[in-house]
Amino acid sequence: MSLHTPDGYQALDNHSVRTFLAGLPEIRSKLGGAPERWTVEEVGDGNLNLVFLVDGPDGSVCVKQSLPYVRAAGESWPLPLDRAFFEQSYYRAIEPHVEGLVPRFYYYEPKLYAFVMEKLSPHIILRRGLIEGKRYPQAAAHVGDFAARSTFATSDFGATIEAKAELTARFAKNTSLIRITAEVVFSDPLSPSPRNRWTSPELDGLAARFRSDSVLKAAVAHFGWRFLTEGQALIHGDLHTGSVMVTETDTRVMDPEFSFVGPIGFDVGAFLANLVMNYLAQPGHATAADDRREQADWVLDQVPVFWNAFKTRFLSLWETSARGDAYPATMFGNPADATVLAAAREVFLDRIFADAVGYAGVKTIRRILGFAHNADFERIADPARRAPLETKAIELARAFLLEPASFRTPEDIVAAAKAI
Ligand code: ADP
Ligand code: SR1
Ligand code: MG
Repeated sequence: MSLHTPDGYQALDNHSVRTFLAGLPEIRSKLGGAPERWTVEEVGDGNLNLVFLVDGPDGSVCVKQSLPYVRAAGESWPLPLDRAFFEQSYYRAIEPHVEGLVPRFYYYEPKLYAFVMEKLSPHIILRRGLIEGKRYPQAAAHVGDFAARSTFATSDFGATIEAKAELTARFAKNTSLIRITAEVVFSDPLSPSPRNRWTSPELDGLAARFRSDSVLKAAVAHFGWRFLTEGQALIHGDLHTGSVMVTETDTRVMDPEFSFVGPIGFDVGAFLANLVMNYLAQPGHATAADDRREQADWVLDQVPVFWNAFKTRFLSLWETSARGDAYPATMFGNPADATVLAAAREVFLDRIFADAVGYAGVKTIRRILGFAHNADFERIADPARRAPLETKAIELARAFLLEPASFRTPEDIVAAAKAI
């Protein structure tokens, strides 16, 4: 099958990516030397796109390009190309607010649905590092800081009605990827979708039980509705540990193609869920030399680190940078207002936490019963070893959704994950 694409589009390869970059004077001089001497490697290991790393004698860049289909599924699952437009739009929109926490953005070519950004090196994907038993002391706090800065600045606390409306209108058109999330995250995993898969036959009974759990399905559908309707801020939309590249000291959030104006708790919950899944998967990566217990405890300790960084930054921005039209500063000028305003802010953050717990439940279920699974579990080759760990994760996810009153603080999540 050959998919129709607009005039001027062609999927890049190791040769044509050189020609493309050689035609961009600033990028060409950044790389230096002759284009035919540049080294090019296609490293895309994600579900959707092409990613090229290009090195010249003087520098390096990364090129990311949309394909007209879902890479992980092939041409049988066509997908419009415009996700590259939204990914670069997100970087441009939030760059001033999250300095140093995203790759530097260089150039977007609309005809190719491709953009050029900083090549992150020697960074690796956070999820991969955690699976390998590595620790990144700054990462969780940096991602918490990122989530707070990016959402505060684009919410009605940090942005005017007019500025937020621009973002809402622009990113509302990211319908292909909003639809993918609505389907592969919220609806497919608890429906009889042919796109689903799970560790079989070990989890066959569990999958059937979850699909016939009406109360659970209603809870997931409730969060699915809120995902579509609560335009609180510009969110990343896919903020798991595979969307973060790290060194011991540096953290960059990447892959924001699913961005749109949605619920803040969706980003927060995605990162929480992926920390908890990595914690629960650690015994599956144990070896004779390393039982991974200390690593697992360290990963779980990042749950409060992440949340506290998010909350602290969000509250401090609310104190210092409230330029939006929600809770306008002019309304709260009396000294007596301060205590009430501080309490209202705490209530708001408690709500975001509660939302995050619900979304974390949804995001965990989809990684075990849905289309796109996590390397944290997938890299455990032996299904007899993997299935019990996946079962723990999905039972905890069910509790996140059906027993929200048990999860008021990050320490509640830590305790429940240890107890399961
Ligand atoms: P997809 O959108 O298809 O999921 P990703 O954005 O996750 O693709 O990128 C796929 C892989 O490419 C990442 O896992 C990472 O290894 C590599 N990569 C992506 N962006 C960069 C970058 N700026 N610098 C270095 N490597 C990158
Ligand atoms: C069909 S794409 C499935 C998943 O890949 C991306 O990384 C997102 O998580 C999406 O839900
Ligand atoms: Mg992606």
